[in-house]
Amino acid sequence: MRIGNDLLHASLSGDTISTAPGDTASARKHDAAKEFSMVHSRSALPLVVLSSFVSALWASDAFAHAELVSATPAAKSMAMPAPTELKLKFSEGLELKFTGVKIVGPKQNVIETGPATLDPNDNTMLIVPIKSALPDGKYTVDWHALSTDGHKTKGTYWFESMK
Ligand SMILES: [Cu+2]
Repeated sequence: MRIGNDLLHASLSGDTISTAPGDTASARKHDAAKEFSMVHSRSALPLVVLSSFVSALWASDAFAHAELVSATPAAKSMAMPAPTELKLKFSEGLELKFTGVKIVGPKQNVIETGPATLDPNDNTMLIVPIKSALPDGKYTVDWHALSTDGHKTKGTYWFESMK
């Protein structure tokens, strides 16, 4: 409070002196203006608080993106018999057009899949048919998703398969 009053006083005296001609007066007016801007910079504090509040909102929004909840076959599991389709359950509704998987087989070969679909009763469930019988081995699933709220996510997991 006291500092504010002193600065206000400096600013007022600066204005008063500025009516007089000469370099000294203009220099003093400049000093007063500088001090006055320091008072203004104190009002930047609420802005900092506001911006951290906004980033907190952004962070909570991140949890609303389509993250993989579960899969069939499950991540890090052994599927037996070999799966004929993959099911990926996400936390959010999906835009099918921009959602899909790439399955890489034990010999680093890309596994051929049919067109992916969404479960007709659940737009968070992606279903990917596998076109041919999977040889035994470890498979990596690289998935990418676009949620209905317009955010992109991607991830990877693996499972093992045995006939
Ligand atoms: Cu989102």
